[in-house]
Amino acid sequence: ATLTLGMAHAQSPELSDPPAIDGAVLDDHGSHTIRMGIGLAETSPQYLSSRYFADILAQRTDGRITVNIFPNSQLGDDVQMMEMLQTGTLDMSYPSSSPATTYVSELAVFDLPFLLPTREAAIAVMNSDVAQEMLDAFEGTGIKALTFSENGYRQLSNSARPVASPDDVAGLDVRGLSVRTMENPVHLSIWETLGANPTPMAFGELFSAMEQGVVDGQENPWSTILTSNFHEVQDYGSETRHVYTPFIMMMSERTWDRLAPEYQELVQDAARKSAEYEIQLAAEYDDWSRDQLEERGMQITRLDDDQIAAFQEAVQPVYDEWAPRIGEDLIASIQEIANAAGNE
Ligand code: TK8
Repeated sequence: ATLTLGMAHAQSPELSDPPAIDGAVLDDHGSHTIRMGIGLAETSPQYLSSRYFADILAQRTDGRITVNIFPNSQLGDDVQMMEMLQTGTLDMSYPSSSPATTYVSELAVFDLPFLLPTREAAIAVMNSDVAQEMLDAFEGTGIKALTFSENGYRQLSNSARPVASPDDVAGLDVRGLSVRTMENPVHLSIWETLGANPTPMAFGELFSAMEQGVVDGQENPWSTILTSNFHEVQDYGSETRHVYTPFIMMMSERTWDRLAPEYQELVQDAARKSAEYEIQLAAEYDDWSRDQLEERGMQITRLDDDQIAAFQEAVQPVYDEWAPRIGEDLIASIQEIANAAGNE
């Protein structure tokens, strides 16, 4: 069924309905109102799957657990909201893994360019024991990391010129593109290596920065570019798929510790179920969003294998710099999982 979405997007792709919520109503372990801040719009897979998470909790506790979701970065950006989880001023959030490398440095493996060749490989990695160890490594930071899900393959957009090669990023007779990046050192390294002028910036400030020409461009999955209306201030898109970024659904440890064990089990199960649904929605949104952006006037440059290979070669120094710092063994184990998935 096509979910009815806000007027900003009268249309949406044919989105799958969430799975039916099964399971008995749990015993009464007190009532809880959970405030959850997320970065993206009400039309995003991130929001729609968070609603499903809330519905599971409400139904399985007969309304005793209520989740109030605040979208569009209205409570702050990823970095600020993670800090609010630590102090307990916010109960849940759903940042990208990239700004969370300050808490768990191993997460930077996901920022290595062209690491995960297919969505199947990315899903296998996010479901792996190695990934679970990264979630567990948040213990003691004040954040309970519940599950990974899909932010997705990142694509470059800009307002200056079509980009089909690293030379187009660097500009031969013109200056390199100024590109906003997430607050993450590997992403800075990627765009410096490509000859751009990268600027780390909170997601919530990005639209106005592009509108005012503070930056030429940014990089995010097609569905984020569409649901955040970036096509209104970006004329060119390039299907670089240079990084696959996960989201991490998080709860404040203070909130988690207030829940009875049976409610904690339910929250963990609901998080996993909503993540599965989010990945399904993200997949259904991906190519459709690109085509929608094209229909709405964005000039999309699709890259062939040789053009992608040129980008992979151009960013090889990022591996040389970061592989030793992230851990060659960790990277090798992730690549092994990814390759095994790709051959299924
Ligand atoms: C939204 C962010 C966003 C991320 C970014 O909270 O900052 O560009 O890709 O989706 O997590």
